[in-house]
Amino acid sequence: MRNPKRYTVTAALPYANGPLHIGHMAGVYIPADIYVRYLRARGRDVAFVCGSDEHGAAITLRAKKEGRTPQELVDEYHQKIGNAFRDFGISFDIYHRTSSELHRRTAGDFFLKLHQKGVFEEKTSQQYYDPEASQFLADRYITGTCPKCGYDSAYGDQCENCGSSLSPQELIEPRSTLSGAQPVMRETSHWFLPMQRHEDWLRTWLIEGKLDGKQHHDPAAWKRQVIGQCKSWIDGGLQPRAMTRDLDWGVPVPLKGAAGKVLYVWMDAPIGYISATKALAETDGRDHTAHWQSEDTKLVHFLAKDNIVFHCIIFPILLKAHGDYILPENVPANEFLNLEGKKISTSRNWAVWLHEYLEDFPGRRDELRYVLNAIAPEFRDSEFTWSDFQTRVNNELVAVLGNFVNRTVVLTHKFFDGKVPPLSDRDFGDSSAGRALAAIEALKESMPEQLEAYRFKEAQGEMMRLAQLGNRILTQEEPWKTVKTDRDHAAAVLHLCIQITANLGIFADPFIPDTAAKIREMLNLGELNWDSISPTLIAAGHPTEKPALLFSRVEDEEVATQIEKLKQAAEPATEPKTAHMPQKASVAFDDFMKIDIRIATILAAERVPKTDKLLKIDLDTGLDKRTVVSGIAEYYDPADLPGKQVSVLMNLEPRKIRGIESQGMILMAEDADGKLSFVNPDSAAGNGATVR
Ligand code: B3M
Ligand code: ZN
Repeated sequence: MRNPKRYTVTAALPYANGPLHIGHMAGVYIPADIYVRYLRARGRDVAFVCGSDEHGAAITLRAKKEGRTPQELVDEYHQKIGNAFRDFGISFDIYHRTSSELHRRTAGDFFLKLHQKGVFEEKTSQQYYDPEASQFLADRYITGTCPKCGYDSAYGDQCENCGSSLSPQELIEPRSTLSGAQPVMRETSHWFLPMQRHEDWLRTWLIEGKLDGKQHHDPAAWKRQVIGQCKSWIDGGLQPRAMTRDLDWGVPVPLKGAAGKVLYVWMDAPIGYISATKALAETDGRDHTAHWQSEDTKLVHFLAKDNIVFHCIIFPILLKAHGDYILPENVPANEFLNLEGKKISTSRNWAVWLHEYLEDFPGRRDELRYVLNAIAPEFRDSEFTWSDFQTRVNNELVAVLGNFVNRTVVLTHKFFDGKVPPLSDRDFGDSSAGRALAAIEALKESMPEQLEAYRFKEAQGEMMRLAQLGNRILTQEEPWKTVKTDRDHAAAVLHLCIQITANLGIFADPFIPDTAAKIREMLNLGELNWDSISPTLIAAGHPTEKPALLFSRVEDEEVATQIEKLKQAAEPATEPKTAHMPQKASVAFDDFMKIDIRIATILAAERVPKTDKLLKIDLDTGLDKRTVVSGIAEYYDPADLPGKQVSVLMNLEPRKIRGIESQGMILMAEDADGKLSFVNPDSAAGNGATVR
């Protein structure tokens, strides 16, 4: 493992259009914070930067909906998000923002440099345009059906249901979110990044870890799923991607004749890391150039899986094309965290919001940090449930760590006047007590290996195993009994337990910093760092403070309250969906008569591979046998379908969905929760019967 001179650690810039939830914390910010706190404990020079991502169409869209300016919207959320991070103890060196003047200048200059180097290609292309709103539509302004999973409200750049990144042309039945109109293609000109030209070096860099003929990093140190995702992107063939957009909010394109055009938010946002470092340098005098341009800097990006390609393909292309910049040495991206059996969803309000947790559990932020790290989606999606939260807090933090530290300090006060008793030359052989001091040394060696390999969950587990060992020592040696018969024995046992406790004041710090600070205060230890870790950290005779409880139990009522709150909050978001769908414009009777709806019977149904929602359904329509693809897999088990009667829109133009030609559409009734069910005759009708 090379020893870099300094570190630049970035955490994905949250969009300033909504509050933070536990998914963000588990996926990105807690791992990043653990890593940085550990590096600082080792005395490394770190710049830990983050900020609000304040541009992009998601922001303008939301501002428009709320009838305010984008600036007003991002001002509000920049403040809220920044406060939540601070209150939760995420220890950024700076929390910056992309609507700042410094950022706009930095990003504009970056673009200009690439433009001057001939990195972009200016091209006119066809883009969706809203004829009613008279403007070009950013990808986010277009919704339609996802070609990958059939979800009907996918955005032009991404499907929030299956996570696929999309281009607006791929959407089935696109609609403008501004007017509801069907968008039309119109010509506009943009600066494109010809990503296909970068395939070769990207492949070598990602797969072999080599850059410009030199070993840049160890590819085995990268998560398999990160490399896998990039590889499948590159294997699919990289396409030119527009680095500018027709929008009136963002970093203006700093070229003549580019009025009304701004940088693509995914070009602008990662440069936000650079401008944040610059802003940091203005306050603490560090060399921001060295943090981004010096070979002896280690650059690490923390983010979630939906941001991988932007950080491992697009941003590296930009950095390398610029010429002065280093590339990330690792991108330890995480998968997604689910909540109580469902995907976390901001729009459906299915989330545990960070600011609400902090209000509902004051002074207990370490509990959430601990649990979210324990279940972090490091290699696969994982799940948060309130009852698991309760179990982990009560059985691990309270029963193991809290109980051990508390018993140790209480006994020291009870029998030894609060002073660290001597170890003497007591030999505990191969018992738990006999292994205590070696365990401290071993952890000092093994934990950095885990942490530097981004295995934060495992590292935290090792820390807890030391506390467990401490508990076992107390249980086996029973110093409260032996103190009456063999005082030296009790003294030695408590000495060992206090050494463990004191070292936990350092080991626990990256994960649960408040608790680690409480431990150090209880033992009257000043500032410590990784080098302080030692089996002789604390000397005999050292006075300790009165014991204080580290954690309290999470009660059943608290769990019930949280679950109730989640359900309550989730309802209003889903309820108005169809209930408030206004009646559509009238149609002429003749137009209505053009539609051919028939009753048909399902012959067979099966899932479309690699989709969550799609079923391939074979029908007997009375006229013919045909196949349709339908997005109902969430509501029906294919095994239950054969024999069911349904209504089919027969003369819908056939279209290919996932390579299958869908000949028509099965009509579904959608209830207020979005649940779908078949529309069928209330007494059996023959196949081919018309519906009018
Ligand atoms: N704001 C996307 C997201 O929040 C984006 C990350 C930017 S990192 C440079 O998922
Ligand atoms: Zn999808």
